[in-house]
Amino acid sequence: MQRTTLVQHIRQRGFSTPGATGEFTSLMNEIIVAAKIVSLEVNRAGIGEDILGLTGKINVQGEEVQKLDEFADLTFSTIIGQSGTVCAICSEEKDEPYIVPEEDRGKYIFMMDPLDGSSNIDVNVGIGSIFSIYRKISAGNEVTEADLRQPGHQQVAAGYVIYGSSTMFVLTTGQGVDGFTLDPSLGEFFLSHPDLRIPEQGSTYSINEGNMEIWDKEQQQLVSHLKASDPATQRPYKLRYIGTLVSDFHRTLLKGGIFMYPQDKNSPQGKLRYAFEAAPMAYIVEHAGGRASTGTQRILDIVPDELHQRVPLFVGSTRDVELAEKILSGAECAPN
Ligand code: P6P
Repeated sequence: MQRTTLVQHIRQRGFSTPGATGEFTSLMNEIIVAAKIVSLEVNRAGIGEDILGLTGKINVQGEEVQKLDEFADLTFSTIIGQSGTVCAICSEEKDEPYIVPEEDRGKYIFMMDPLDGSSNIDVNVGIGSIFSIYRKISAGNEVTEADLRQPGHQQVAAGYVIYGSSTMFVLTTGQGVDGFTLDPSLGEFFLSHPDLRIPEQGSTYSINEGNMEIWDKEQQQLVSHLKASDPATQRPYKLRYIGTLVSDFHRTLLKGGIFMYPQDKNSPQGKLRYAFEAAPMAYIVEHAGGRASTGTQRILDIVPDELHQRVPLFVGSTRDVELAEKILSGAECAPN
């Protein structure tokens, strides 16, 4: 049986892109190497050297830095920083962007959440790495603010690696979404989920209901609406919440439904970061036929004010996100 590797898939796509120089393919190959290294470390965490637990540091997000966080950040940054394909690397773990020395620069900008789901690392629950690739848009050699604060619709590619029961690499280069599963015995990602399409409507909602008291009224009404019993509109929905965006998003992408991280009294802009979480997931879901908004605005249209800007995120099946937007706008909905 013909099995396509992720490297072959990217090379095939690369050839089909007019004027392709091979630089993008080279960058993707480096991302794959870094993903395999992090996957190995995540899957053997707790065995042998002391890689679990906290470093005692606090990152720019004010979160405790886990040893695996630091390992993943260093692995991706080092490998991609030396690839000659990027001019800047921005990490959720780092306050400032890393500007690649001029002699090693390439035309792409790499954005990443090197290890998403830190709170789940030590309890063996799914975690992941998220990345976005943009082109440098400013003239000349200098990397400018405009290069680092592009709207999500300007992404060249976006993807994530989910370190779960198996390690999967999900990628879009703007021509559909494909999933690849790591065969650890060969150390290769093989195409396992070609042309992923999210169902137009699902039957699952995913949100941290522990925050209910600090949501605004419309958010409370939305969740109550999804929980109400109405077989004619396939309600109540099931609640699934893992607490790792990559895992909750991956389930939503494959099964349909909606993932929500709204703003609340403690996080008036929402918790998730635009550049490192919301924009890549929005780019992926739209290329799988889904929808992603802040509840009022398309995620991919936002031009971030600053690198670590947070936004509310409603992402998933088109009809579920549209229903959320309708209820959040205050519009009446079908009686429960
Ligand atoms: P809460 C993980 O720390 C993360 O950044 C996302 O991966 C996840 O969706 C969210 O935070 C979980 O947040 O407040 O429910 O623990």
